[in-house]
Amino acid sequence: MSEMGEIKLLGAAASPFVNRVQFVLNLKSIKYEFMEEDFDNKSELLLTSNPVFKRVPVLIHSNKPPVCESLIIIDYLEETHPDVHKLLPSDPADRAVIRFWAYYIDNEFFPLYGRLRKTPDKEGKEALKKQIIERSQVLEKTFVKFSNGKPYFGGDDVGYLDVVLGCFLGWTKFVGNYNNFKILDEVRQWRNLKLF
Ligand SMILES: N[C@@H](CCC(=O)N[C@@H](CS)C(=O)NCC(=O)O)C(=O)O
Repeated sequence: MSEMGEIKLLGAAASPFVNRVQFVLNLKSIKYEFMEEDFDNKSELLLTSNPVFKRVPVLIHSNKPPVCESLIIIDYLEETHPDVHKLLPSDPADRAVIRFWAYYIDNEFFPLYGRLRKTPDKEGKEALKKQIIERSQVLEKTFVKFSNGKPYFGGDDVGYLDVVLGCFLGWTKFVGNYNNFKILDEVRQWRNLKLF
């Protein structure tokens, strides 16, 4: 059992937001009990522990208030387990920059996939695909800057942005194949994109 006592994670196996919390629990070797939610019949535990959004993930432990929202849960785990697989840099300014990109991924990049799914007309879909590709290029450039020639955003090891973006990559591949486009294309030109 972790020093946080028994931990329950309310989740859904196919949710990327839940998966990112699972990545972090595993990276930090924190044991937890996974409780699968049925969205058509949400549990009383979910409704009472996240009464505002009624969404997963929710982390529940000991007598503390439940922790909701994936990035808030990850920040919480980073604060409670700072010495095991540190995900964020020590400098507050560097942390702020990383969190800016996490915000970009969650609010500017991934929601376009939901809009693509709901847009029925071909023209609307093509415009969204173009925006997704543009924003993925911004992320690719960010990756080049942070990884500094190493395999991860975090450098030699998995960092915060690897977890935040990584949980979506299965979905982006699936939706890309289904809609016949590719976000990470080795021949696409992006090097002139001015960002930094
Ligand atoms: N911003 C939230 C998003 C969580 C979210 O969208 N969860 C979905 C599963 S992928 C959910 O619980 N959906 C159930 C519902 O909306 O009724 C986070 O980062 O935790």
